[in-house]
Amino acid sequence: TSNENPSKRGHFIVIEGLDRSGKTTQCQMLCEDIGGLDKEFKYIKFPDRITPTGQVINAYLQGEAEHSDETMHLLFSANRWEAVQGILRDLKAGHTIVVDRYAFSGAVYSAAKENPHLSLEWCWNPDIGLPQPDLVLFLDISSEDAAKRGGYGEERYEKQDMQVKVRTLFKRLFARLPNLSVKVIDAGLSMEDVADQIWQAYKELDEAGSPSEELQV
Ligand code: T5A
Ligand code: NA
Repeated sequence: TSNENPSKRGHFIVIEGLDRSGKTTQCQMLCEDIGGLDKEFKYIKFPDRITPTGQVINAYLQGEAEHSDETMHLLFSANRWEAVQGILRDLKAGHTIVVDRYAFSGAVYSAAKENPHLSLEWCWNPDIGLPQPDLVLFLDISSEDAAKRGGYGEERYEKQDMQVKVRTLFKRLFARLPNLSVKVIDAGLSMEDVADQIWQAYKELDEAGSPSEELQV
């Protein structure tokens, strides 16, 4: 399908949240709805487990390889930096990008570890300069409710005490980023009710429009 106004860049939307908060489910529902409006969209997910850095990350998350916390942190960040040119090109071409986790997960999951080097500040630093999203949808759910959902507990960070720390750190990080547009979504509801909240936020963004100039970094 062709874009009505090719000079207008696409929206850059990030969906964040705890493990099992429903991010991938909601990214897919949002993409379907955007496609239903005959608009071009792209779905991307971090970590991108396909690239060389992503393969190391995947092995680590699955418990098949060990690396230092600092090494892993910088690999997660590199995994985003290697996608930047593609993101900017697609936005410029008018495609809306829906991102499943981004730098916010990057900072908080590392900072939640019991490692004195990994302050929230230190963890945020390598991601400074990445394209800034127009909208961050934070899928908020208690770690107890998230734990009740399918598949929980299979990967490295899927433990309740870690998830409690991650949730607190997400809120602390967002409070430190006043220029960022963050919408908190109640992710404990049914899939359809969560999708409705997200669609409302999307429509508000689409009506307001994303700036046509370069993204803030
Ligand atoms: N990480 C990530 C870092 O440490 N640093 C980084 O820089 C980045 C980017 C893997 C891990 O990596 C860490 C964070 C993670 O611990 P991932 O690949 O995104 O990150 O993790 P996944 O395992 O793919 O995804 P999640 O576990 O986070 O799940 P989602 O995407 O939040 O949830 P989803 O949609 O897959 O749904 C989970 C289950 O719940 C059901 C679904 O059907 C599914 O069974 N569900 C619902 N059930 C009831 N009501 C609803 N509203 C529901 N929505 C979904
Ligand atoms: Na997911």
